[in-house]
Amino acid sequence: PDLAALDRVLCDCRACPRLVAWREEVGRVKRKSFADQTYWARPIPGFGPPDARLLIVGLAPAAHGGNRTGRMFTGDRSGDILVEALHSLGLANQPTSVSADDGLQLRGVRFTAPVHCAPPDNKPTPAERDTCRPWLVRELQLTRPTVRAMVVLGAFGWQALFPAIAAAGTWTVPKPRPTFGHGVRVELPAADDGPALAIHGCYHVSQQNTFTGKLTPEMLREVIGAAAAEAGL
Ligand code: DU
Ligand code: SF4
Repeated sequence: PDLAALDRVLCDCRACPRLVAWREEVGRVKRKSFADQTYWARPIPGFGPPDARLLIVGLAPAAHGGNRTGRMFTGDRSGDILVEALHSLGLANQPTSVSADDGLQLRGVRFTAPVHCAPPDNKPTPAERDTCRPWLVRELQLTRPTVRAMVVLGAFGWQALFPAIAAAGTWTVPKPRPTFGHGVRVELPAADDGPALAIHGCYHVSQQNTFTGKLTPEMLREVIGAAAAEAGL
């Protein structure tokens, strides 16, 4: 099965009872400003071309963002900030990410996350993270031929990523595992006969970080730009 097939099957996953209940509850109650919309209320697959060279790894979909629009980093402030940065670097065809049919195209970049359903308080449990891992493992295996670099947004994604890489058998995970930090870069040698991988840590693009200035647009652009250059974009 290819990546598109994986993305389709993912959308039927109901493996986490708490997250299934939450994604559907949010879709029933809705936010007032979106009351006239039908929420997606299902798992949200990765987004971007199948031959992406750079993966951007988030945390989990937002209740009224991806869970509403059906596309990762779409319809919320996090998506706005991320896609604006990508557009400024020539990695997106437009600076906004509003809805699944807004025409956004990423160039050489794919969004994904270690958890594919919106969690309460943006906090998946360790059990939910582990239950969702096989999806990321398959995605890593299927994108392995072209992926050269990753930008990991936040410590949750960082910690979830290394066990997935180890399970995928694509790159060798250092021991002890590297600690997350903004601007941290680690290089993983290939575990197969393909090329190595550069992983860049970046503070998450959530409002918590962007409103407070902990993560500025310049900081985000700098990390993504460095990773994209390494990926040959
Ligand atoms: O392609 P695969 O990751 O080996 O998944 C095969 C099969 O497992 C697919 O039909 C979905 C299901 N599955 C699941 O229910 N939950 C997961 O976290 C990963 C896979
Ligand atoms: Fe399935 Fe992942 Fe959603 Fe859990 S979080 S229900 S494993 S897609």
